[in-house]
Amino acid sequence: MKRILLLLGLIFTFSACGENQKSEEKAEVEEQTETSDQDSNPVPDKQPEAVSPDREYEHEVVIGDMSIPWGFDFLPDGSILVTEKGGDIYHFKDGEKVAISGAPEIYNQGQGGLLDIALHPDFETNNWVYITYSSQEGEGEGGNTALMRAKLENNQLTNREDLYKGETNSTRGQHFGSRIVFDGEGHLFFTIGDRGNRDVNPQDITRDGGKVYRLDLDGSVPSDNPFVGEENAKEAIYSYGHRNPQGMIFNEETGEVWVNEHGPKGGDEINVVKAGKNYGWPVVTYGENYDGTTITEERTGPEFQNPLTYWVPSIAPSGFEKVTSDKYPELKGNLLVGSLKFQYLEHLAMENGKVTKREKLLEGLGRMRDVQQGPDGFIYVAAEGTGIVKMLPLEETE
Ligand SMILES: [Ca+2]
Repeated sequence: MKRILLLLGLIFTFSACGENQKSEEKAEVEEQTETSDQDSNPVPDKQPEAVSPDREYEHEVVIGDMSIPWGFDFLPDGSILVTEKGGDIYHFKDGEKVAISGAPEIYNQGQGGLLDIALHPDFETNNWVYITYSSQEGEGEGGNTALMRAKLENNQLTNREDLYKGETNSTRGQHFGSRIVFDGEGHLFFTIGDRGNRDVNPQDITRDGGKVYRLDLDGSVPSDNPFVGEENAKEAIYSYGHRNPQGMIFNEETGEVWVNEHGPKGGDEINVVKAGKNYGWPVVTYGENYDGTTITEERTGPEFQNPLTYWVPSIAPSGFEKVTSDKYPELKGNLLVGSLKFQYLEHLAMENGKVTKREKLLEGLGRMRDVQQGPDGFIYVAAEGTGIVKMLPLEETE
């Protein structure tokens, strides 16, 4: 609608000009308008089928004996920090798994628990570690997603700072989010899912839930966040209309934050996160209710940002990585997404914004929770019931 109004307005403005000039300028305006908004936000194509790769990747279990390894990150020395959803944090170094003290108290309910963990970009000089988890702090029964940071020293978390807490609490066990990424420009992004309250939370910027958030690294709200100054807005919100993003990357090539998120039955999505944009849930979706009934017939609308791609059927995506290392030439530049539902690591090749290939890697290791490229360039995945697994390049297993 905005486009049409803009076009009409411009035609009206030009109507004072001579007839020939008017039609010329009208054509020019139409051309410009057509290459604007919707072209940078095309309706995605249906994906190709996921197939098994020509050659299976071998793997090596790096950290075993884990239940639900939810998130992990690498220390400067290449050792690994990993969360167990049940509430523990471990540091794995030189073959030894050591428990970290000072983990936050969690609201262990449904999909909630101890969630993501990420080192400050300057961890080497400041020792800050960021953690998301479900917390009972604040008003109301139940819990909601919280973000904290603390200093990691001698296997202890100290100097704890609580940076954000989603409101209000809910006893529902669904959709806490969450992932943490940094944009290299002094901001941190994290996510909170709709908390199973889809008709209330995702479309309302005065409420938490169903959002991607952007903060400065000390937890303050950046003054250029899109809803700063709007009445009653949660000013940490960067984008809204999300369902449950559990995978997030900072795409260095494009300078953008990308998320993957769980849809309902069918309709998982990858979204390019843009300031102030609405990603549609639950007004538009490619999915339906789990019992097969319709949520909405609408898949897209001018006020909504379309996903880059969507999955039908759902794979239940968790974890997200873009391969930038040279260890796996056949994967370089492509995306990796964990599948909880089908228990494999999905490889997506893309060209010109379209998915050209989908492959099922590392099948059968368990529900894939997280995927990270290590500082050594190798791909590591967190698989439930297995632990942290290193994917071996094909050339090393010939
Ligand atoms: Ca959407």
